[in-house]
Amino acid sequence: MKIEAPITAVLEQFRSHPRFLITSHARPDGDAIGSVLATAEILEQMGRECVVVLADEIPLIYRTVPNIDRIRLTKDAREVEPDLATPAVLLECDGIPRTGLAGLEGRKLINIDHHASGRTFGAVNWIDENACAVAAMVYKLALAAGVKLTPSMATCLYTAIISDTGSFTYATTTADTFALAHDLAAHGADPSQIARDLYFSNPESKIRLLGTALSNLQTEGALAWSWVTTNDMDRAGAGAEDCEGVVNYLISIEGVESAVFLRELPSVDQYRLSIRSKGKVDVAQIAETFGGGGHRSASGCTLDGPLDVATEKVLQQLRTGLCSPCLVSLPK
Ligand SMILES: [Mn+2]
Repeated sequence: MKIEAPITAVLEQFRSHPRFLITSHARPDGDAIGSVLATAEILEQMGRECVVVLADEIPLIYRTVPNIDRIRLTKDAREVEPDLATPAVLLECDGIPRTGLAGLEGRKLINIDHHASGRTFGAVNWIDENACAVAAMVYKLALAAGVKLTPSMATCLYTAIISDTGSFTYATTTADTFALAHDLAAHGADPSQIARDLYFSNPESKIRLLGTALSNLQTEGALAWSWVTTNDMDRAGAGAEDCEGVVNYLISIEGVESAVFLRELPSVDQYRLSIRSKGKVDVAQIAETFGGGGHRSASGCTLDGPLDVATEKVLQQLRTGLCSPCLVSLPK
């Protein structure tokens, strides 16, 4: 196997330090969670120590991922790793702020990302926009390091890939994605059990909130949007993670090219936006305009309220985007 230069650079770092801190973005998703855990196993098989840190709570659907209890939740990395000489591995972050963690400044940073918004902020940077998940990069790292692909690693990586590809439906899903999934299943990932944990283990609150969100549905030509207020969330007994995936119902409508879901944030006049596109509009660019980030077909950002102002702001961008569809073609 020919090893790409950035992989060699990352492995060089892995070999030259005794201990690492591994983290990913705030509000972690399946890719973030699966990938930090698999990276920890790689490092440990290489004889390194590591501590896995995330800023926010693990969503319920990921609580059965192997070794999930080793993830330390804190807003300050120094609480779990005070020694600033310990390098930090940042998975799918476009900078330190994305982690939601204090205490990373001054450390050597190893940056591994697959987002269009990826930036070279680290001492070592490996950014592959075509990777279907950062987990696909972690998998390559495991092969290049020559470590054993354990059933727990395979399960973590498969969980990450199925969630980041929308169950193998997004544009980044290629023959390579299935080759990767095949290898992970061959090494102990159980596709049906993982699907059951991810898709058939929703809390009732999530489905009740979905009902509210869907009853707020608005459409205008190829645009669809919807929202929930903190009141709606309280009534459903729902938390932030119950809003995950609501936007996918909006983009699932025939003829809709772009969709937005807005969630009111508690105790500030702000809204968290999830934006989706079927390909005509580059929603990573739109999210970046508002200080957010993501992929061409899936992105997120935060906007100031009130609701109608935030909604109009993003719709305006999307209307413009639909009038002049992005010239960059999506990867097949
Ligand atoms: Mn990802």
